[in-house]
Parts: sequence; C-alpha cells; structure tokens
Amino acid sequence: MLLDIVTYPDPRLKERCVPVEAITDEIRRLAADMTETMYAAPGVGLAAPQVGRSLRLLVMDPGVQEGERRPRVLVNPVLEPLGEVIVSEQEGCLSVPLNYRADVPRWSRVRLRATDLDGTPIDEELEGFAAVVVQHEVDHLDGTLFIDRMSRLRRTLYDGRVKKWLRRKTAG
Ligand code: K2U
Ligand code: ZN
Repeated sequence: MLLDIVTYPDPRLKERCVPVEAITDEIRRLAADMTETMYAAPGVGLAAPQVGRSLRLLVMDPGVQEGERRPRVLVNPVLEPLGEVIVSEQEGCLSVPLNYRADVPRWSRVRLRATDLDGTPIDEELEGFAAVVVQHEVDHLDGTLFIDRMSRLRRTLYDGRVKKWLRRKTAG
C-alpha cells in the first residue's frame, strides 16, 4: 500500500535510525510498501524515516529511468567511501518541499555492505548514479538531508522560503 511521505521540517527526518534487529514479515511488508511508494512518487530511492519509521532500511532502483524495474532492499547498510569527491548536480529529495534542488558533494565510489531481505549479506562496490543514490539514502538513516550539505548561505535562503510556504499553507 502507498505510504505518506514525511516532509521537512518534520523532526523525524533528523533522527539517527536504529538497526533492524530481525527481518520479520512486518519488515518485509514495510519494504514492499516503501518500494511501491518509491515508484509512485516517482523516485529512485526511499529510506524508512521518509515514511515515518526510524529504521535502518531503504529501497532503491537507480536504473528505473532506463526501463525495467530492479528494486533493491538494503537492511542495515554501511558505506565506506572510495574514489574521490564529485559534485552530484541538482539533487532533489521527496522529503524536501518546493522541488528544491542543489549541487551536493558525494563520493565517486563507495563500498556497500548490507543484508538483503533474505538475510543474504551484500558486499559490493557502487559507482556513478547508483553510488550517489545509496549515499543520499544512507544519509537519511543518519538524519541527514542533502540541504544539510549546502553552504550556510544557501541553507538560510532555503529555510526562509520554507517558513513563508508553511505560513501560507497554515493560513489556509
Ligand atoms: O530519497 C529520496 O528523497 C528520493 C530521491 C533520491 C535521489 C537520489 C539521488 C539524487 C537525487 C535524489 C529522489 O527525490 S527520487 C526523484 C528523482 C528521480 C530521478 C532522478 C533523480 C531524482
Ligand atoms: Zn531524500
């Protein structure tokens, strides 16, 4: 089923998520609902805190724009930076309102260790857009949004726009 996506400045997006202790049917159901919600957004990734669950669980499909769907579920992912710092241009986020986009520093390659839904260990290197997506999603598990990686000036300007938007929204 489709889940509601939590949006900034909701404090749940700033929490450090807790590890998944056991892969239960409830976790499998959540992963399925997150995957459906991601495709419907549409998106290339979705982390559990974005649907209000403070768990180290994410789904992603960086290649969705190339046609066939290949959704991945990552349980308790850990990233190790490899390569050099690159600029990920004009990142957006399903939880950051006003369709705001900004350039974000990311690692060009990362080593990913995680578990999949069957409990099978994952240990692989990612590069290119897949590396960017997994960094964006793992940031969510640590309570970090791409707007936290902008310059202070850009962030101040953005926060001003959000405050105005929220006032107008609550004013009805
Ligand atoms: O986590 C999210 O909010 C989904 C993000 C993931 C993302 C990863 C890398 C770079 C930008 C965003 C997106 O909003 S999904 C929307 C989207 C779709 C296609 C290409 C880029 C972004
Ligand atoms: Zn995001």
